[in-house]
Amino acid sequence: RPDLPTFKLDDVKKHGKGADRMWVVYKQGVYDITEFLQNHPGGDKILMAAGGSVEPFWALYAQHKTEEVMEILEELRIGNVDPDDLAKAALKKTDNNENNPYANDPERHPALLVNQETPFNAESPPSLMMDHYLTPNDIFFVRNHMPVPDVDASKHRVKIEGLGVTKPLVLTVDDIKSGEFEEVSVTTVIQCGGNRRADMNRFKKVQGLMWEGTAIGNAKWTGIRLRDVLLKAGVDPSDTRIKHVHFEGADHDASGACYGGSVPFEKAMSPETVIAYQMNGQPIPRDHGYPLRLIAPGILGARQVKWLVTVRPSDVESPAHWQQKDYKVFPSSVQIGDPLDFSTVHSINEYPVQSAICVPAPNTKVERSDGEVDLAGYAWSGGGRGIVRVEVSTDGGQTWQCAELEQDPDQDVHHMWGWTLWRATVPIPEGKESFQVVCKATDRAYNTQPETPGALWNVRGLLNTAWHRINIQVIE
Ligand code: MTE
Ligand code: MO
Repeated sequence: RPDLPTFKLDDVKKHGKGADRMWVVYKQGVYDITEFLQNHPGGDKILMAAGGSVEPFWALYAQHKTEEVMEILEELRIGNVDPDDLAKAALKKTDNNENNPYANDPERHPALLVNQETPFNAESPPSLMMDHYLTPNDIFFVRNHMPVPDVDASKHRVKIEGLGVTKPLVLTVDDIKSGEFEEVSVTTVIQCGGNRRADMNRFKKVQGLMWEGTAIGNAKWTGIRLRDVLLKAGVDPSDTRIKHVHFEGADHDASGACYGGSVPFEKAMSPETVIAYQMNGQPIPRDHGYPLRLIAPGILGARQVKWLVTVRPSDVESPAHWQQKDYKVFPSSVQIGDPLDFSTVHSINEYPVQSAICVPAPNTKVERSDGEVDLAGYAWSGGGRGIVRVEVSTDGGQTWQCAELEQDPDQDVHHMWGWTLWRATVPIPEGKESFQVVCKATDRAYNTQPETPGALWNVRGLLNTAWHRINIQVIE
């Protein structure tokens, strides 16, 4: 559209969320979406793109949806992006600094809520997450402890060695995909042990990255069973000396120590535990373990070792820092500043039952005349314990209402690795300027969540599974 004015990307940036006029970029075009947002109440998704490109957001939705919007958008076009600016932006992406170990980290989706840039740690945008049963790769939370390793898949190897291994193996990615091992898929949650730490911190101060409620995601992982690989390496499934299987990743700190963790031998031999090469039908993105990752469904996120290079059966747990000196829940008597004797504390394995409200966002304003509010969130429990109920309350837990549940139809309550998305509509309570919504879930073992973080408080702020609460403001 040569008839329209030209804008710099910096000009567009000034028209972000909250500005008088809000602009977005699509390919060469600049669009003013201010009126569009007023007339499309569901337009909050496009609002996230204000001040920048809409393309990463549309990539999360089916093509036909975005085509419809495209037609509307073309009428809102106010100009073109300066072509020099577009070229410069493309160049910047490949600008490497040799002294920065993070210079080679991948590009990330702009909607990720960044907790820490280096190492990169970010959680999913809650409302976008609720739009998909399988969390799109681009907005799946990222929990890295070190720079993302630069792995050449053609040179990548996984070693299988250790206790009870009579035929040590060195497998290439091609060996793993060759068909010698059966290809399988498993839909499972990965949840960081620090998910919802910020909530526990608001109750009483704790130490660690302040994750809100979306250091969790649900994806379909495709690969081969770890069991099949261990059997080929000569491991005897009834070898009682083997208690754990260790894993190491290709990422390492400045001293060369690589990331590692372990799972119980029984979990390693269980059919749902896989060495994955695909995430939601795509090669695993670099942030999530390209080219190979361990997936041990139902177990703490920290054990899902990315950039997998070593598999090692053993009589003891992994000696890695993240198994021994982290991801352990201290008794509540241990306070900030106290010496932490990790050797006396049990490591986390299966995750307890969890749920959270993702929609609406905390402190959303609703109109009294609407009469009710739509809620959405997730629930999940470790160990394959399926969710059998999610309940919500608007009176602090005096009375509860059951939510509607969405689950993977291919999974049963005894082997439920994927999450439950839930939805409920609650009436706006009379005569209050604001009210609190609470949710809690129950798993098939009838485990449920405690009322407050007081029952769970621990110095590292791990495994906060207390009732999730949000406040909603009412406009008369
Ligand atoms: N694997 C390696 N090699 N390096 C890591 O830093 N982080 C772990 C785990 N696997 C980590 C890793 C932690 S603590 C979590 S919660 C999950 O990966 C996060 O997986 P994601 O980044 O794909 O969401
Ligand atoms: Mo984690």
